[in-house]
Amino acid sequence: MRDNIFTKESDLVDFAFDAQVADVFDDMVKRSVPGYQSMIEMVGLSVKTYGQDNTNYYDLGASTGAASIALGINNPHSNNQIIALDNSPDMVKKCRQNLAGKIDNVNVICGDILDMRFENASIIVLNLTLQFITPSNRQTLIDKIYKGLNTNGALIVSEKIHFDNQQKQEQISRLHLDFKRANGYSELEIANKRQSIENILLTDNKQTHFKRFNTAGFKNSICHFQCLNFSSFLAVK
Ligand code: GEK
Repeated sequence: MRDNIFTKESDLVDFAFDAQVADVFDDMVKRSVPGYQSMIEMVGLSVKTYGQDNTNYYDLGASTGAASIALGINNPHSNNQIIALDNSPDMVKKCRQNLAGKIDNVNVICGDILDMRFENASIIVLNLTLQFITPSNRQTLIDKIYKGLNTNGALIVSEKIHFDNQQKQEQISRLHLDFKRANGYSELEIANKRQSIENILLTDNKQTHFKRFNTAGFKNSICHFQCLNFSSFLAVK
């Protein structure tokens, strides 16, 4: 279904992952996030290298389940359980509908990432989700993820990022605006969405991500993908 949520000049409220968003999410994310499809493909590639037999794979902030599907259909290992977690009941409903008949070793859970216990994990995915976690809770979450990962297991994080250098930030933001225009969003939709989401999507710069991985104990983290102001990181334990 096409995303028309921000087409009207109306009372703007903070963005929420409700039924209206869940219905159009797949269209919204592809038209708003440059490189989204590649991020998902990277998750599929990573499961081949970093997945391990008899372990759990976690998809945190699963939304409609794209990363879980990538984990499930590309998994060459045996006896794995995928745990897809989201705290939006509407997303969880959509996710269950999407995964039905496609992946059988998946458990879709409605709950908060911050309350989750991670155990016996070889892959943990935070695809565009950490940016919605309160910044002061982010290090604690990454620390917990590190502890729940097995040796040689991987954390995959994709995020919208910002640059501290004003010129670079303006340059990349302009290109992102052009990306959204090219995907059919009007000036009004872009402005409304920005206003609605600016209090809940809080970006970090790349250095903050690397520092956080390092503090948690990850000795080997790289940026394995970037498209405009969106980056994916791979941190291996
Ligand atoms: C994808 N990963 O398509 N606990 C659980 N879920 C949360 C929390 C939380 N504390 N905070 C936010 N969410 C997906 C895309 S979308 C990204 C992820 C975006 C959930 C929220 O309900 C939403 O479904 C998801 O994180 C973020 O690969 O909308 O830009």
